[in-house]
Amino acid sequence: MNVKQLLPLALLGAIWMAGCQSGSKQYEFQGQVLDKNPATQELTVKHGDIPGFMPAMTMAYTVKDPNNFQNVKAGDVIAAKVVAAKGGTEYWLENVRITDESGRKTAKGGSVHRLDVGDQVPDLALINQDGKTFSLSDFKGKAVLLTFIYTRCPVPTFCPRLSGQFAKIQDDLSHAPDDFSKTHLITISFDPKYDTPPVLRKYGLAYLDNNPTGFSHWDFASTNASDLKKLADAFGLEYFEEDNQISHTMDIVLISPEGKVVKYWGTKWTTPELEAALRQQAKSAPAPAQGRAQRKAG
Ligand SMILES: [Cu+2]
Repeated sequence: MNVKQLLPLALLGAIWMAGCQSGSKQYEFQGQVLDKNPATQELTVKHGDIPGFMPAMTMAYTVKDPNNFQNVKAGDVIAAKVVAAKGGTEYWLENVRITDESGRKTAKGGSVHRLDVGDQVPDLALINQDGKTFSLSDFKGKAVLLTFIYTRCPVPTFCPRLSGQFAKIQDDLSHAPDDFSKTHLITISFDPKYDTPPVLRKYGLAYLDNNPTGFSHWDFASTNASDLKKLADAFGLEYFEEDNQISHTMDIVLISPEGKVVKYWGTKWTTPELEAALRQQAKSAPAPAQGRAQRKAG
């Protein structure tokens, strides 16, 4: 996975100073869109050398004009202008033109229609680490923190970080029985061909101190390719197979006890922040969902 590499700003600054210009500078830009993120209006583009600005690489660029952004889809080959301002510390794409859209059909990412906050989550069948089928509606009455990974992910700051930090949340909650009973964690693999239930079980156990009872509060799941695509679209996850790796975005979703989207996080989050938000949602749960006891408050 090699999306979103960032050229050190200092280097951009140095290039800028060498130009010894004031105001903004423009460069011709060509590349293929690997990913599209409507939330940030960013395209992840695998681009060639941009003489005077940066070498060939894959990275994310904001598109200035929303209409311009909307027309582009993952897989498209585009031409555009990169505008660099403030000494190269700010840069964006303008005048994006699609020069070849034949790659759209095979692109995995694609334009996504992510659910809005407050929308009901889809009720698709998932299969967990024990081979059991379940769906998100099974957790009505509980606050759910859900994320996506693939077990072979080699990038420590992505999937291994997500699973490691979910493990921390799982551990913290296990010391707070009330919150524990009103919450659930779900990790979904977007690599179902490789991440079969036994693979997910082994992966999950590594984050549960080898204690399978942890699975009662944290499911490691996957689903068939078409439902996975629906699920990814619903939650705004983008993934793209490339050189036997999967480039992907980071996506964490908080779901309310009523089964509605509460909040999304991309790459910017802290574990205490996730945990606090999950616990806050758990407080709105009427009673532990287990058994659906009708308990009156007061
Ligand atoms: Cu990953």
